[in-house]
Amino acid sequence: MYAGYRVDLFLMPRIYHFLYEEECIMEKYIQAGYGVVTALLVLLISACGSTPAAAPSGPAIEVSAPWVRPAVMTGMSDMAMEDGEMAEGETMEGEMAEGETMEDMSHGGGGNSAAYMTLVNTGSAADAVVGASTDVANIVELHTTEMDANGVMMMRPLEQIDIPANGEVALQPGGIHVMLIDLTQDLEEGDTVNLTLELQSGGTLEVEAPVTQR
Ligand SMILES: [Cu+2]
Repeated sequence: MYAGYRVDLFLMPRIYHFLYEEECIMEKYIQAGYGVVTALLVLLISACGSTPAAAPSGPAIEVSAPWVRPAVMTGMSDMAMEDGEMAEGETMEGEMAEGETMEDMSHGGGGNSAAYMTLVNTGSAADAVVGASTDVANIVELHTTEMDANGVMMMRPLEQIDIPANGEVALQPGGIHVMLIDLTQDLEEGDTVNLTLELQSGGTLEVEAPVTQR
């Protein structure tokens, strides 16, 4: 009797405490259940409520998978051309090293690189990139790479990069690219280059392109 009283006195607060906790846990389960049901209802309602997405009536440009080739400043800016720009139809001088692309070759500035990406137009009107800028290069040009009549690969400045309605254009090594001329800093793998593209339709596109080797 005496022993039983002692046990009760000792255990009861703990039993009550345990029961109380148990209740709280149950409550949480119930609340979580309501939460799931509510989320499902919201999903169902939003699914029913959504009308088929109408195609944007104007151009609508998205940038996919942008990247920039790593490059180092050459420290040869004293050899830069007067305005750093390549004249129309001008060929590149010097020999290309194994594995080197046209875009690696110096225009004679403080080191060059190039940005690549896919420009996707989900709109029903054509658009074009008419200019670009970045803080990692003093000059930014739109280029294409072509083989001339003599079979020599050369880069040629473009007035604009056309993006057809409901179409896309791939900027890639050996083709169209955004040329970064006279770098203001080394571009190392892991860096991010912020690029601003000007669109013919007005407005700009901000692009965050990782520096990577491909
Ligand atoms: Cu180029």
